[in-house]
Amino acid sequence: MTTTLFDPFDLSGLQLANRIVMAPLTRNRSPGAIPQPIAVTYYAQRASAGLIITEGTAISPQGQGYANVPGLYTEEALEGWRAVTQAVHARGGKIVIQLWHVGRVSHDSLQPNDQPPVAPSAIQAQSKTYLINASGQGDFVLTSLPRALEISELPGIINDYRRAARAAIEVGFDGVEIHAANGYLIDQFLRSNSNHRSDDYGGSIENRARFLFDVIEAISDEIGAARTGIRLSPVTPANDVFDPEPQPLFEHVVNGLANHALSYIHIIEGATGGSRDHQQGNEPFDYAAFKKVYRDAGGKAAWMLNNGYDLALARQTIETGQADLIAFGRLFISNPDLVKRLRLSAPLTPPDTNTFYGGGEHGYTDYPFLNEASDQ
Ligand code: 8OZ
Repeated sequence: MTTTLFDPFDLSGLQLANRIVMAPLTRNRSPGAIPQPIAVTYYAQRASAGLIITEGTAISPQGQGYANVPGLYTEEALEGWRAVTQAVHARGGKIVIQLWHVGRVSHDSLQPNDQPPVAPSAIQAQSKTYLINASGQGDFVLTSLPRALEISELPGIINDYRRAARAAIEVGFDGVEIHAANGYLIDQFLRSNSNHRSDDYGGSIENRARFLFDVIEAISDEIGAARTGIRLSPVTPANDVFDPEPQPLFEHVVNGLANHALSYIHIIEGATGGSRDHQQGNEPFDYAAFKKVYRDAGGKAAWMLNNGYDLALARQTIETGQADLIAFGRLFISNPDLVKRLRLSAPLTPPDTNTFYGGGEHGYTDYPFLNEASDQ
């Protein structure tokens, strides 16, 4: 029998009802970095996903890069998240939280004491962040010039990851996803255009990947590798990161990840939210070779793919064994019952991009379920 998208999956002992994952989605509806009751409704509505990965959640005030992104470093935020995990579990769902430090993709006004954001090197990203302006409106503005981290500061950040992972488990999450993608702090260390360091954390591929492995070791030591997943985006240009040789860089990364019994590896193919064929360097990225490096090194984590999947591509990718899990982003924004709709090949509600970032219930918790939609 062929394995399908709708079959259950054993994720390092966590029993998923199907192979359809809700991708992490930034929604900017957490004032004071505290998830609100509407977030409880939003995630609970999507509990039929095999697995929910929360929106990126800041591990520390320094890790914040956008207005109204949640954190997990205050009591209030942790209580907000506890209500989310309870509601999702009450509906039979599973949920992990994405641990996020934005690095340079931030703005002085979002940082403690209006300080510059931190990064591997003092190189400004040609990229925008989201602020709330003086009149209360959302606004996209250029990120600030960061300052380069001292090597002596890295253990403190690694400890913030460790503490955040512990807190996540304490409030009921089934695990964590390390956000190492999309040009944020860990990815800024990996890519050569954002990392010009000359110490042990810059220069060679081994050195640029050192911070990522420090984070993996701290988190898996704290909560167990079986509850730790990671998201990578080998060729994305998101947030102005570039590397001319992504293949050896990311093969080194997955080769090292094989030494940790992680729950899953989550790969964004191509440009995040854009072309699946995007390339950096001279050659197209060879995803099959990359996966083979991981398996040949003994890596057993579930292989999760993401970016622009529709039903046909998702089915084919699971049925041919190219992936164990498929993560859907935008479609989960506008279809809380996406699993049911895909199973029935029912029509999908298109997402309204105007309500992606910021706002309240509209475009967040008011998308219709299938029966409601067909009644209209
Ligand atoms: C869209 C808007 C803001 C942040 C990412 C966390 O790209 C994000 C993000 C996406 O990973």
